Amino acid sequence: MRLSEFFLPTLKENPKEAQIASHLYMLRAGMIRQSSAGIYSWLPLGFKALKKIEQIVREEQDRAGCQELLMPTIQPAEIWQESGRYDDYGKEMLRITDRHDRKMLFGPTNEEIITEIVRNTIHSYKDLPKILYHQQWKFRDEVRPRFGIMRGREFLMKDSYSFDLDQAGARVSYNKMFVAYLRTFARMGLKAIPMQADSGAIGGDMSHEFMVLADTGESEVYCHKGILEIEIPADDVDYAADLQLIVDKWTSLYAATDEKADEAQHHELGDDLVTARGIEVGHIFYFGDKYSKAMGATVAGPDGKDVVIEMGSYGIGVSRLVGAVIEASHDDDGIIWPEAVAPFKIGIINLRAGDKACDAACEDAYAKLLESGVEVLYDDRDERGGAKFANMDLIGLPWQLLIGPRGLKDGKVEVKNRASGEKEELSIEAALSKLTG
Ligand code: 5CA
Repeated sequence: MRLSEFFLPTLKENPKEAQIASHLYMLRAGMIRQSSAGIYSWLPLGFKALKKIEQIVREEQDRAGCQELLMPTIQPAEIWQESGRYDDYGKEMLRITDRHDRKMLFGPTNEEIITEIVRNTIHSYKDLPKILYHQQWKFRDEVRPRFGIMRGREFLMKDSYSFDLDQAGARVSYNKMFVAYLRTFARMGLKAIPMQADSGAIGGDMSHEFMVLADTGESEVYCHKGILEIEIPADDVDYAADLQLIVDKWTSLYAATDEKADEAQHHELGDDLVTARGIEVGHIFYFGDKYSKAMGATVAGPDGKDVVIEMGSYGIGVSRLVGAVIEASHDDDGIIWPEAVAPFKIGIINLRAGDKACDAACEDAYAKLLESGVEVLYDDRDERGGAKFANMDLIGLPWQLLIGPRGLKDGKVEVKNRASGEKEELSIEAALSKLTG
């Protein structure tokens, strides 16, 4: 993509409404624009990052054996009346009436719809277990939407739902999601700690929140410092094997959100206790038959008798993760994208647009990088070098390729690593092979 053509409405000034780095930089780097309170449009740079995150989430869900589908945003009230949550959900639910006076709502979550699908399609224990998921926009009329897309009213969530014949099976599904979540967040360069959590409006008696530690997090969290050092399961983790040992390793050390904090534990841990703030990027729940019983989701068991299906649900804040990654990785100049979620891997800066040799070298490098399949943004604009550097640092692509007349005289270009700030002078060939390697 040529920057002269790219829709990247960056801002020079700090917008007043931004209180935290991710909100500030997402606005300044032209990633999002607010439409109304807590509701945002995703502009091309932001949308690219969002898609990268969505894809990592998808790959790790699929690896764990989940199947993707897509459920609607607008749901009928009836199924929520069946589960008993229609009234309970209160003002957070956006209620709509259609032209036939039917009560509808914009889904804040999907337990009811998926339970309805399963009760109408799965009738035998032989068709269990199943874990189904989608990535779909949700609406919650939050009292205080804030921090940009971090606490939005409309937000993208990955939500999975597990269906098992019995509690032991449901535990296996829960463990799969637990491990998949550890891997998902680690791939985005995040350290997300699973913590005992309250199950709130979703319900159930086993629940973990995955918290990214950051000063700007909304929740107060506590954990044993040892948990920060536990290794993430590798990509060849066997989801068919017993994952209990991995889950036990993580859950045997104390880690809790504010609602589950245990003062006695804090006292006992002493210097081993970490007190921090956290951003909730995922939340998993086991709730047994809460929805399946109320909505009549049963299967014929091995002995022919009806069995109520055991369920769990598992959410990831996909749009919130874009903010969480920025909170975890930025400096005073802007965003520092981890490569896995960067909207482009490389930014080329032409330091003297209009200069024949410079233009030719940039065009050549741009073409070669594209050819090798790398995502590259080429700043071909006729602007001062200083402005281009600042812009490239702000949008935070992991690598910068700086091409200017002075270096070119000796056949040299510069490669800058955004995270470390290190610059290396190399021949064009060496630079290209480093960047495509
Ligand atoms: N049905 C369950 C799991 S599928 C559920 O809705 N869980 S949740 O309420 O915990 O939401 C899942 C994740 O969505 C949260 O962990 C959080 O990362 C994200 N999320 C929740 N509310 C918001 C919001 N207002 N803005 C952005 N992300 C949110």
